Amino acid sequence: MSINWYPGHMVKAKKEIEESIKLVDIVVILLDARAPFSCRNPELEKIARKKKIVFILNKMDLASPAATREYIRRFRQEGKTAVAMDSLSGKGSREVLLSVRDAFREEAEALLKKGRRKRPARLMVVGVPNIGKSTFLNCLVGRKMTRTGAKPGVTRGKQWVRVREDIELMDTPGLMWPKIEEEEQGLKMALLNIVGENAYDEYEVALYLLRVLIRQSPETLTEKYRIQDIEKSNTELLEAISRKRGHLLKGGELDLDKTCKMLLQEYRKGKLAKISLD
Ligand SMILES: Nc1nc2c(ncn2[C@@H]2O[C@H](COP(=O)(O)OP(=O)(O)OP(=O)(O)O)[C@@H](O)[C@H]2O)c(=O)[nH]1
Ligand SMILES: [Mg+2]
Repeated sequence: MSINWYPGHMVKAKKEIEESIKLVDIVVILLDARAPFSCRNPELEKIARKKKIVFILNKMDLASPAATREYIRRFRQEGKTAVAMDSLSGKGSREVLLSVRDAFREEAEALLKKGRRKRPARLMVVGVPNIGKSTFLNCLVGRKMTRTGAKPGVTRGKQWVRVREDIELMDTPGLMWPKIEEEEQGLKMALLNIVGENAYDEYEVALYLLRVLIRQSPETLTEKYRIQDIEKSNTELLEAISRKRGHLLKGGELDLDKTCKMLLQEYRKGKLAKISLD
């Protein structure tokens, strides 16, 4: 599947991020806990290489806990700081704050040595569309300060906010462009609702999800969708689910579009099993 995804505003976003990064001590890169490696962008990490980077595996509530632990281990093996977080409930926020303080410690000590006054750590949050940047900021700040939305690309504008005595953050959109290099990564980005819905074909993404379910959670197919025979092909499975759900068009034909939409929605909302993709 070819994903048609590099809108002009992403080029502008990259320039903006380059400018903003100069102003901060720490770059907090939000990734989706279900596919953190596919969300990573080497270009962004290069731009941020002179700063401390803290990776957040957000939406951990939707991810497989075992996979999240394994991903965190892999980041740490690389010598990176990575913390899992659920920005809706705030789970993980304590560890995030500790990691931020930790990342700033050296710099803070260097400032003191130079006889300069202590100042808050300055940080900026960056992430691909719809990854939860606004929700994460609201969660850290402890009140609502930016618009959040279920569609990619909601936030515009820029401001600084004091999070705690010792942390200040920039509320730029910090919109990172996903760097999609291979087909499966594109399918993951589409399934995670990171690329806008005009950029992909829901049918292909739903078939991909079915492949993942067969491999990782066949019981979702047998129990939730009541499919007896999962030895079928993906397209037959899709039709079987459609029939079970009674998704019919006026003439009695199967409404596969509706079934695809339902499958994607249910995965995104965490109504299927907690399934990670990387
Ligand atoms: N389950 C779950 N949902 C989350 C979490 N964080 C954010 N969301 C949801 O993800 C969707 C996108 O969140 P936003 O905070 O608007 O994401 P954003 O990165 O600011 O999006 P843009 O500004 O549009 O790029 C919303 O429906 C949030 O409720 C999380 O940790 N867990
Ligand atoms: Mg936002």
